[in-house]
Amino acid sequence: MSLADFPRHPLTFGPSPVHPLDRLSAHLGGARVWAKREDVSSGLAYGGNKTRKLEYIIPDALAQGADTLVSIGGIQSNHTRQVAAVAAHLGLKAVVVQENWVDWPDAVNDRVGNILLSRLMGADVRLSPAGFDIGFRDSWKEAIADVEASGGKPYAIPAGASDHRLGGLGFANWAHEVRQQEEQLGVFFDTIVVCTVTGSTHAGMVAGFADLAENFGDRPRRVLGIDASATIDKTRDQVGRIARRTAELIGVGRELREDEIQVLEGWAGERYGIPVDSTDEAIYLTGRLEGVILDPVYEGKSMAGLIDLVSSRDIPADSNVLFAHLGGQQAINAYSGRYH
Ligand code: 5PA
Repeated sequence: MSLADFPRHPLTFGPSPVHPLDRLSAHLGGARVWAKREDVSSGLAYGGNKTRKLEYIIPDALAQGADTLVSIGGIQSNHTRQVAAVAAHLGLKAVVVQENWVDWPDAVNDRVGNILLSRLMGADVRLSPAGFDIGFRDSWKEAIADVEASGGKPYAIPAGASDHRLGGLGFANWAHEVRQQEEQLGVFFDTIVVCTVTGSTHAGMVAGFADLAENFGDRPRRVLGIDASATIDKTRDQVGRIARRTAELIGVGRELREDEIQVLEGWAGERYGIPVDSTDEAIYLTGRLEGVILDPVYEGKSMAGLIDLVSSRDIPADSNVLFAHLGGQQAINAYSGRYH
């Protein structure tokens, strides 16, 4: 099988836009920085990286005759908001479990942003007191059992649509899309920087670029995952597992090497969901130089990584680096106490 053999249900407008961030690049004085924008590539409740993953998962849900999508995340999960939007778009129901992943004191944390949008779109939103964990959770299994008990046909989507057989395909396709856009733009992205938590975004890219190198004769690229989970061992393990599973699924035809799976630590801070100084600096810099908005949970942390790697010349000055902007701005309103 190759990637093209898997059914894909379009949920985006098409390839996500790619553009240079020239004022940020000039400020950093090194590599030319570009962004590929998952945050503006779908009309379904602002989209984001999960929308692209769901393009490959939804055909399986529809083939199984499911009537309810069941998923899980934190209170300000972007993922569950995208599941709620896709369910509404397809005329399905959604049950979304929102755990207490971030101990965040903002008074409106459980009322604004993502959770508000999920409620607006008619999802059955269930709050759960459990803390952060990217693995399979009891509350999610209970929600699936509940749907079954009431005669529905649930389709289970794990946290971040990651640890699912088809979870890596969306971003393997992203890699193929990058290749076409490079041809149109006349540029080659030597390094990709991506935020990593539940892992299938990064893992899908690794598999997709390995596919391009093995089967389409491309030069290899460096895909750098910036950890935002602050549970680095679990995340590394999950990225490796999903990358290998996806590579096998799409017929890369060889084992992935350890050095292809790079999850870098240093920008997550102590805890998932809590910004640190480098996160805030990245958010302010990108907002003020580019008018591009980053969130404090994910993209602010991966941009902080990119800024340091470009400044230190770890990413060489004569190269092009592509920042994967994965969305997430909807959570910002729950951080009003920090940004004012
Ligand atoms: C998320 C994830 P992965 O989980 O695929 O590694 O992606 C990390 C990521 N950027 C990066 C944004 C804006 C994200 O929303 N969000 C999760 C969520 O519940 O929203 C899965 C954790």
